[in-house]
This record gives sequence, C-alpha cells and structure tokens, in this order.
Amino acid sequence: MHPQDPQPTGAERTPDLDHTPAQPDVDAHLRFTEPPHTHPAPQDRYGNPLPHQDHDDDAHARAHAAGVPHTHAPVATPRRSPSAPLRIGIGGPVGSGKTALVAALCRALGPEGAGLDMAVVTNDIYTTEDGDFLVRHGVLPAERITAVQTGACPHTAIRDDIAMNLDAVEELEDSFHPDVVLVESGGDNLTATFSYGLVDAQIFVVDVAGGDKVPRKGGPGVITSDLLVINKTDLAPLVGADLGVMDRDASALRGERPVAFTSLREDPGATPVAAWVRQLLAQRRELAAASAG
Ligand SMILES: Nc1nc2c(ncn2[C@@H]2O[C@H](COP(=O)(O)OP(=O)(O)OP(=O)(O)O)[C@@H](O)[C@H]2O)c(=O)[nH]1
Ligand SMILES: [Mg+2]
Repeated sequence: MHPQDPQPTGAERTPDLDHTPAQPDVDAHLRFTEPPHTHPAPQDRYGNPLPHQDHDDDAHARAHAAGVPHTHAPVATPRRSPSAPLRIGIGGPVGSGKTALVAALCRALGPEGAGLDMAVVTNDIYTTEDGDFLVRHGVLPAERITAVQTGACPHTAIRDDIAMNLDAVEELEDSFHPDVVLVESGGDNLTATFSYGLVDAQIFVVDVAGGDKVPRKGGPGVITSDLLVINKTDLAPLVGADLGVMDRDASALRGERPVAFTSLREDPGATPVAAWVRQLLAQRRELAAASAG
C-alpha cells in the first residue's frame, strides 16, 4: 500500500501487501472483498520500458480513491500491443475451479455484466468437457467458446507447443474482436505456466481442499502467476485449512504479486478477480492511448 493511502482501521484493516509479511489471520479472506490490483511496468510495443507511471495514472488513482488494496509488482505487463485483445490464461491443478472461474468471469464481465466483449478457449486432453459445460450453462454464445483437445499433457499445449491454442485464440479474435479472451488450461500440477507468446497475463487457481500446505509448496504457478487465486474458501472449515497460513505462505513466496481468496459457491461473480481483470484492461487501454498519442 502506498504511504499516502488512507490507513484502514479496525475490522476493515487490510495488511500492507507491499512490504510486510502477513501474519496468520483466520479472517484473511475477508480483506479480499475489495479487489487486488497490480501496477504494471509499462513498456512500449517493442518491450522497452516506459517511464514509471505512478499516482497520476488514472486507473491507479481510481483504485486509490476506492480504497483498494494494491501492490506495485512489475507484473501483468502487456507483452503485445496494448490495443490488442487482452488474453488471460487460467491454469491450476485438476478440479481447483478453473472452469467455474471462467464462467464467473463471463457472467461478471460479459454482456450480462460489465458489457465487455468476451471469448473463451478451453483445453481438455481427449474431450470437450469444459467447453460443453460453459455452452450448456450459457455463459457466452456457443460460437465464442472453442474447446481445444490437447491430446497430451496440458502444460505442453499452453507453454511448449502453443500452436493449437494460438490458432483457436486468433480465430476467435478475427471473428469477434473481443476485449478479453480467457484461455483455460487443462488441469495440471504446480509447475504449469503459460507461455507469454500465448497470453498477456496468467491466473493460477488452487483450492483449499488440497490442504493449507499447497501455497507453501510453491512451484512456478504459485510463485510467478500474475494473480494467484485460492478458491473454495467455503470448504476451509470442512477440511481444516487455515486461510491465514495460506495467505502468509503465498505472500512470502510471491512478494508483491497479488493473491485473491474466492468462494465461487458464495460469490458466483468472482468479485475480486473480475475487478483485477478490469483493472488490467483499464491499464492497457491507458497505455494504448498513451502510445497512440
Ligand atoms: N464448494 C465449492 N466448490 C467449488 C468452488 N469452485 C468450484 N467448485 C466445484 O469444484 C468442482 C471442480 O470445478 P471446475 O471448475 O470444474 O474445476 P477445474 O479446475 O476447471 O477442473 P479441471 O478442468 O478438470 O482441471 C466443480 O464441482 C465445481 O462446482 C467453490 O468455490 N466452492
Ligand atoms: Mg476445467
């Protein structure tokens, strides 16, 4: 949190995400009722750093005005032209809630929500299960959802040989010119990450049912993703997971990169994650305007 931010007090107090390791706090998830956001390190279209835009940055200033907890991590930086559709990869272990998060984001950000133009690519090994699920639940028109069958380890298709996914994304972009394309990886392990040749930013989803040790085990997904989502907080009491421990361990490994706690059962619009995406989009648009001007 920036030193000039109003200091929260009492029950609404949010820990300093920038500099102070969080203390164990069983109510940690409550502090993410406001969205986390990141402060991108702006680059021009060739990847050269632009001067740091501090608190005169409009999107950032609005986040300050809303009292949003935030970090100044150099993450979620546009690697491609900031005027191109924002591509967000969603990875994480099997069953952690990736498809549920995609559905939530389509509800919150799509035509029924914030009115953004959306498209989705799902990945399964031999089926089209997740794409079918999203179509069945009507989160977007069917033609905006492409199910890729990877036929191999999910991480291969999002990191090593991204051709199938890239084709699917580009086809959707050519057809619909969406604001945001979500790419859901097949369920994998803690090492799975997306190539930044495929997506602009990546969310890694773990859930509390695997135990509160999961963030501590680290791995590239937990450590380097642009946003770590710890989902199914509603199950924490049932499995004896301490959300404070998860928050402390994740913060220790991730430094300034943000963490959001969600229960998609209780918050079907994934409020903090949707806000993070909107923040990212606003920052990209400002960068696009700055580089056009
Ligand atoms: N209790 C609870 N269940 C959830 C939550 N989010 C997702 N689920 C359930 O968890 C199960 C798995 O969710 P998915 O969204 O399919 O998980 P996934 O990560 O896409 O799974 P794969 O694509 O197979 O790796 C489903 O039955 C969801 O309804 C949550 O926040 N709380
Ligand atoms: Mg899925």
